[in-house]
Amino acid sequence: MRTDTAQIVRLEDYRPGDFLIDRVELDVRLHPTATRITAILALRPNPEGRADAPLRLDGDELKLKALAIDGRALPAGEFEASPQELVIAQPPRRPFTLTIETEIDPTSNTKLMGLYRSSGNYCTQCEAEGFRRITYFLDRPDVMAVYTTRIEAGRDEAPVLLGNGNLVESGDVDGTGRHFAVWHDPHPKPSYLFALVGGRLGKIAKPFTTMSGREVELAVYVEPGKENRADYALDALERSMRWDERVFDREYDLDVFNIVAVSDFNMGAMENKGLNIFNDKYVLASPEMATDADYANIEAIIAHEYFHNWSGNRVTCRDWFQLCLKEGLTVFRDQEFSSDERSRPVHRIAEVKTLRARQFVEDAGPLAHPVRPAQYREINNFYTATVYEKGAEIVRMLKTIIGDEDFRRGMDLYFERCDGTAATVEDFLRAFADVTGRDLSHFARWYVQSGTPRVTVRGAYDEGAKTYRLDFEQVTPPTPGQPVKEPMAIPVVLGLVARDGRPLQATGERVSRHGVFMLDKTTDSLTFEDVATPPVPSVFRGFSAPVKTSLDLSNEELLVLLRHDTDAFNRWEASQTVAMRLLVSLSKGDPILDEDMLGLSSALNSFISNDAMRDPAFAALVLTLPSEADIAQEIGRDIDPDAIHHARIEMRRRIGQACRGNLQELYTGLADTGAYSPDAASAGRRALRNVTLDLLAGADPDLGERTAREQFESASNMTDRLASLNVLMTLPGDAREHAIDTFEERYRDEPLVLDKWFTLQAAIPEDATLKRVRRLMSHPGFSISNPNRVRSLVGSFAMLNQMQFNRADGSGYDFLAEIVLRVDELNPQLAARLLTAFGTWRMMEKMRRSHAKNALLRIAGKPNLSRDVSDIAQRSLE
Ligand code: 0A1
Ligand code: ZN
Repeated sequence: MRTDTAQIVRLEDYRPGDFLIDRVELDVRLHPTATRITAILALRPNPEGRADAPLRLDGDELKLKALAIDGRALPAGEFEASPQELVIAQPPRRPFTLTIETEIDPTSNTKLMGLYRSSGNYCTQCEAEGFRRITYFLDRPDVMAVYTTRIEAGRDEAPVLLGNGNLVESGDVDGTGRHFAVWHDPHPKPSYLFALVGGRLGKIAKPFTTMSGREVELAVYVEPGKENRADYALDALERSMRWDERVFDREYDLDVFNIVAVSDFNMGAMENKGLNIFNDKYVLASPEMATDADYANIEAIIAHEYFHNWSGNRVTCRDWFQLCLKEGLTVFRDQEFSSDERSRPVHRIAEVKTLRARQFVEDAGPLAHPVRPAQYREINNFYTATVYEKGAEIVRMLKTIIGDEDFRRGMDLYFERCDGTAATVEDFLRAFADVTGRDLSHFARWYVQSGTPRVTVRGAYDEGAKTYRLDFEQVTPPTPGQPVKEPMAIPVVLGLVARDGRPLQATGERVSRHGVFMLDKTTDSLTFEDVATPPVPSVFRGFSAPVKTSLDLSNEELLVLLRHDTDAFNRWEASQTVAMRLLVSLSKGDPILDEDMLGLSSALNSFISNDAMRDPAFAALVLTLPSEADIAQEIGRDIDPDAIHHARIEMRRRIGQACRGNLQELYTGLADTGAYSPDAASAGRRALRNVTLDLLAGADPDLGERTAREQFESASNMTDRLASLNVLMTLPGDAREHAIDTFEERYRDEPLVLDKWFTLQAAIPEDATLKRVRRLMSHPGFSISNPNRVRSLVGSFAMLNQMQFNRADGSGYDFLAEIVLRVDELNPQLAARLLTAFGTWRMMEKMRRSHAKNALLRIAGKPNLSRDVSDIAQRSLE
């Protein structure tokens, strides 16, 4: 294992490579333990590189079998080969071909990077630096080549052979039982987009005619027998392709688009050119086995990977520091797609909940980094919520600031200018600066300054002058490596609401025609004229910037917004802010005023009677209390997770009891009415009914248990079944254990459903859970080498079970440390991701902090750690 933990890669050190590769011809002879790869690389010196440089090709655990230049074997003294590098000191200073033969063992590749086997099938994962585990290469994204790949395998072992691009030839290798397929991808691409697949797979397909009338075959490959669970994914692909044509004028550019589902995968999915490889969790779905959330995720991830064809593949990244260029932009695009396909306000709230739960937490902890990091030790550790989600927020702010039309013109210009190139964040911003004539240099700070700005807003009404003034102040707290912060360019979309609910005019010189006020100094204020009555301000509508806000509004004023704001996001936000204030007080043991509690519950009661059925999905969000993790973030220091847990239980009880009648009516009124459909409206009704069930269980555990049991037994789909089970998890006793057993019996042969069963139990908020999790690790359905299993059980325990992971005796931390070290020997990427659960350790109270620190020190001190884990451990301790 690598131990070169000190090596740091810096953006400022970027320089073009000394050589380029124009064409790659690969011949891959698949074999379970000894796959042979012959690579013929058409190389030439890079005019922008150094003239006398050696040729240094990257490798990773490679075995060199043969090497030739222009067809002639290279004598031993003229090169140096190790598993991680191939160096030719005096390569030709003209175009030449390099032929490299390597041998690799896909069966023992447990890192799931490069070429590996999953359930017996061969597949690859090359982003970020996996191609170097297949052959020696200039494995950096600014080296773009045209690939032709011949794949050969036993016909029985791998009847299906897939590569990037279009199929150009296939046939038998006479008399050997082997066959081959040749794939050619005419679009130059970096090595991280290379892929191949070989195996026994079932297929579903449909034709697609592009906007210019070209015929494309769309196909999804899955484990044989599971074809009927791939329909939704195929449908989502078709919808994504239409949407990108309609909204961004982007057309697909090959004859086939293939998706392959595999069961061992480190991430969600991968956008390899023409051959996307997916974690099967994000392809397979049936009403019996997938929840509404699963369907929504499948739709979003299928779209995400498809959209990368333009934002990532046609225009790729110059270097890995530019990762957000493709990821932030593509997340933005998939969010827009889901908003158009579903409900925009509901989706926006979901996006913000994820951003706060993952990115704000990251930004507030030891792993905080800019959207475009300036340095890294291990790039795999930068596929983060900051790069992805905050990266998407930057694109969204840009659109908010310049308006829809200029945004679209900027995107067109970006795609046109940068097509076929490896671009930078500067190239992206330049397109928008050029179409608008704006100076975006201050805005660009969002890419380089880490940390979440906090904006404090104070309002003052002048009765005599009929003016209303808003004072703004922004502060960004220090983050690792950035002790001093500059003010950001923050778009504030705002409006004013009269106390009786009427929207008030909120225009003025400083508010743009898109309704945006730019806060770009540390402090600023804004005055509205002719404001007839004292208003309630509604700021950051639609969550117009990724900031934290302090508002000097009373609960009563916030509840005016909940009732009347025209901005759905801020209606939801108002409900959450009031609930959060009460939850924080309860958690800290402070008394809460009866009138405050009553204010919230009567507002919710009237919300339920008047509004809930108008938009059930939105109502479900309003009626969901902030999570324990949200409350911890809000408190920010000396966290006692037990106190937070009990505070939330108490609030749930009080709201449940106060709204009981209405909730019961809702629950009955929303009863399941027949055939399952995953559409947003039906999912919204289920979501509301299930939130209702949870609150009722909080109010009256006996009623909750009875109702949840009935729902569990009669549910016609996984959403309702799982929701009832989740409620039962909060109610210790025989009914709960019985339901756990029934579920297991029913789904023991369905790994993706068993994952839900692992998660459910890992999240039980009681002392015995850690023991239960340990016991489940020996369950026949569990496997320490499968990322989905490990994340479902161990990951869920650490990320979802605030109270038990952060146990006062430190045993939750010790457990995670032990598993991280075990997993690290097999799959460093997976281990490093698990380890990020320690990202909140400094916020804990003293005892827990010291236990967590000891566990981290133990990890960091272990010899032979992977670079992935040692990087996270070190940064967590800094
Ligand atoms: N580009 C992919 C994410 C991805 C990154 C690394 C991987 O292997 C370790 C796999 C996938 C995406 O954004 O979907
Ligand atoms: Zn992506």
